[in-house]
Amino acid sequence: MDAKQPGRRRFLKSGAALAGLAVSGIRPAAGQTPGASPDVVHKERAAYGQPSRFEAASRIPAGPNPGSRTPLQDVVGIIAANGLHFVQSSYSGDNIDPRKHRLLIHGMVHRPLIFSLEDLKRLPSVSRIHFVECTGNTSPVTPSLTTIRGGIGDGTGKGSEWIDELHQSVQQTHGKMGCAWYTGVLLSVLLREAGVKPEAGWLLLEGAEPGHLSRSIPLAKGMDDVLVAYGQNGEAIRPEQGYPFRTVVPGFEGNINIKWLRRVKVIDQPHMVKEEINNYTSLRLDGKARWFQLEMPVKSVITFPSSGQRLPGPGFYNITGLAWSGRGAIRKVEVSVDSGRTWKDAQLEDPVVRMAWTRFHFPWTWNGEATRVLSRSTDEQGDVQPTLAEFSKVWGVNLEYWRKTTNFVNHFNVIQPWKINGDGSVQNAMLG
Ligand SMILES: Nc1nc2c(c(=O)[nH]1)N[C@H]1C(S)=C(S)[C@@H](COP(=O)(O)O)O[C@H]1N2
Ligand SMILES: [Mo]
Repeated sequence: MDAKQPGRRRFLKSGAALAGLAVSGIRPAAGQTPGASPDVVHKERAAYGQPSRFEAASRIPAGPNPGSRTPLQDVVGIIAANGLHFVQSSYSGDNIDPRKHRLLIHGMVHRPLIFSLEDLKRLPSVSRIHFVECTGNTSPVTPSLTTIRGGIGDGTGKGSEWIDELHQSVQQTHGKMGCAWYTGVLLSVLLREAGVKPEAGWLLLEGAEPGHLSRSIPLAKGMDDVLVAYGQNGEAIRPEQGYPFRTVVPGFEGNINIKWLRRVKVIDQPHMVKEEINNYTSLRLDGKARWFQLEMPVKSVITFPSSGQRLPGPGFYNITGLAWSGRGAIRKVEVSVDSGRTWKDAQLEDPVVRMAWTRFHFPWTWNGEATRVLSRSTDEQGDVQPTLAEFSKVWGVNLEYWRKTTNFVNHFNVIQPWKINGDGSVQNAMLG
């Protein structure tokens, strides 16, 4: 290829090579029997469709708990399809029969109430786009370094395998999050119906599965934008994602988005369940711990080019990625293509929604030299995504700490550098 050709034309020429990038395997999807007549194919596929057998996007197992990670490198736009949206469950509540399932609203209310799925569907509904991110997403310690080969979420940890840090893909580092268009009833509607007493200040949300995952949230949040959602991306919420309904608590830690919701208790103080005094606190080396870090911090990641992908050669590329904040809308994303020396604004793609993924784009002509690409987001509060050095300072640790620690650090929102090697291969450069 002529290196002096305008970037755009060279890009179009190398389009075929680019298109081949993401296709790592071709699966035999149901209803796509090679050579079958169009009629047969149509019938087979009529009940519930499948992606083309030429597409290989799929979730990967997440770690020791039942769960899986979103293939962020394959997601287009700002919605994770239901079949690709990550799943994280400490306990599993699959197989709940909606005819038997109920939601109880009680505690400091004038009228305790019970709702079935049918009852909820009779009420005025809203549809909102929101991300859900696990607090441990991107944390550079054991759980995010391992992946389980074979069998999504068998929960045994069998087959766990260390993926060396350089080769972790964006799905492994950032895939414990998704963004979906949820439909349901505002929790405020149910609370008003029950009549909250003036001394109330918090809510306890509780799941129906055997482990009953629970979290407390401020009443003000519950009266603001929390959803009791029964729909996700145009269909019923999937069993593993909370069927028949779950809370969506915009911007808050993933675990607060209680699935298989069965109880909302109106209380005056946080309930201090184990999830909030143990599991989801962050312990510093000086022995102090952070509790009730409810909102997920501002963060972004480049999904193309990202670790495991390969640039076929010098020329034009559309750098793209996702930015989000638990504290509102994304105001700005900057991209650096020279290892963090200089930064330029990326274009934000509409719609830019509060507490949702924002897609960004950055046109780039690669000269073929080794470099690092990074993205840095700023939200409507003015919060800026930190470097690893800045983040380490807050935690009172040095950079070496991250190579050795087995401490799980929540809310790890550090700027993600991807290293582009001279041969076009891309690697994770979070730790250098
Ligand atoms: N009832 C219940 N709700 C739950 C969980 C759970 O184990 N039980 N896991 C939580 C965690 S840790 C996360 S990150 C999110 C993940 O939501 P998703 O499975 O729809 O991606 O659900 C949360 N809600
Ligand atoms: Mo989570």
